Amino acid sequence: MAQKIELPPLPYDFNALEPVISAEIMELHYTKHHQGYVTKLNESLEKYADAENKGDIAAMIGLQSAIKFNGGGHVNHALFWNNLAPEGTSELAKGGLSQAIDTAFGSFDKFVETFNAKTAAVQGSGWGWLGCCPASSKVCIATCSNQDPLSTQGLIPLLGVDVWEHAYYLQYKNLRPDYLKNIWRIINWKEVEKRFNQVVG
Ligand code: MN3
Repeated sequence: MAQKIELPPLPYDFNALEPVISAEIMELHYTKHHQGYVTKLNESLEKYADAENKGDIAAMIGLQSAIKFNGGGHVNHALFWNNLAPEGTSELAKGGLSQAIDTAFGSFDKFVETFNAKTAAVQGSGWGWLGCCPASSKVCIATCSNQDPLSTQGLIPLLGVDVWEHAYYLQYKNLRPDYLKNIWRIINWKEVEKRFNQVVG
């Protein structure tokens, strides 16, 4: 029997990220979308465990795309909620991460500009990421389609931004670049720095 995955608690109220992200978006995103990935992941893992017990390799292979999609959805959203914090509560301090960003992109502003340009250009649904290469400890920007987690590119996720329409459309309509411009007001830099420090030791 596979262990049940639980929806992790949201670290703030639904309205805590206003005006950048509305309470309505947050409530739907967390209680319907993230919960949906968790529910379907548990169903897929249960079926997978059954198939494994029966030695049914074809059935195991058949479940892999559902596990990747819903498992990625769960992992990505669990990171995303912790990436965010109410406006005015967190800023990037001078230190290892800010230096790594300056080294990779020239400056913080250049980093944001490049991140937003690449993430705005994601076709259809996906994510933009600040990731860290485990071998070099260098930071880089990457994008993923659908719910592919950043680990599929061999990178460790530091900061992810969901650009599925469900993440912004009720408030920003078709203006994904405006959502991306505003999201920098609510980044939980302490959390991003913590993840960076775990990689570089
Ligand atoms: Mn989402």
